[in-house]
Amino acid sequence: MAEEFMYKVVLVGDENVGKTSILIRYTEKRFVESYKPTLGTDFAVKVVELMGDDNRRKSVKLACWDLGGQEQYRTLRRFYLSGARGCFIVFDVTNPGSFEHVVNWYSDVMNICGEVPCFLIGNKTDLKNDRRISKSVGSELANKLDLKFFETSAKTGDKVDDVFELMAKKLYEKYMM
Ligand code: G3D
Ligand code: MG
Repeated sequence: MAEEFMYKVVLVGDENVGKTSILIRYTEKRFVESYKPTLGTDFAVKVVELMGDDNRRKSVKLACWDLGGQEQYRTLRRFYLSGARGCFIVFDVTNPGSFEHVVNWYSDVMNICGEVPCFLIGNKTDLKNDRRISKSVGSELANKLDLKFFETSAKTGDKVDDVFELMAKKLYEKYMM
């Protein structure tokens, strides 16, 4: 029998950066071209299988929360972030405003969640011609904030599985070891 652990993980970032698309890509292995944000919080549970140092299988359940189009409401944000054990701060590599706001999302996360494992994600890397934030600029900010940095495309699926798998591993190491 594998041991099971469940953690709340949140995706934060400006509206339209691709949070819902990343979650759908990871949990359903598809990209929905015409996804329209729903009201309230979208939610998906995904199980990641890990091999522990003791050579026993660990099932880490990620309960992923995504603010469905409600990014702008501060009070809702607090509720949504509270109790999160891990966090993805997402920006859109074609949208400099979403990158500038990363620091605001970061301070919300630190204030409400404390020092939880947190990754910075630059999404929409498939839009090569529209890219405005280079990988090195993204990586520099991640270093400054002491976050691990990834670039993803919810559209092609590039690196999407990796970020969730690494998060599961980090959560297991932080909270269970
Ligand atoms: P949000 O949940 O952060 O608000 P969404 O963002 O997941 O709703 O995505 C916003 C828009 O960006 C959607 O387009 C979606 O299809 C698109 N998108 C998300 N991720 C990617 C990506 O990796 N590449 C590309 N090319 N587009 C992406 P619409 O047209 O529905 O507004
Ligand atoms: Mg959304």
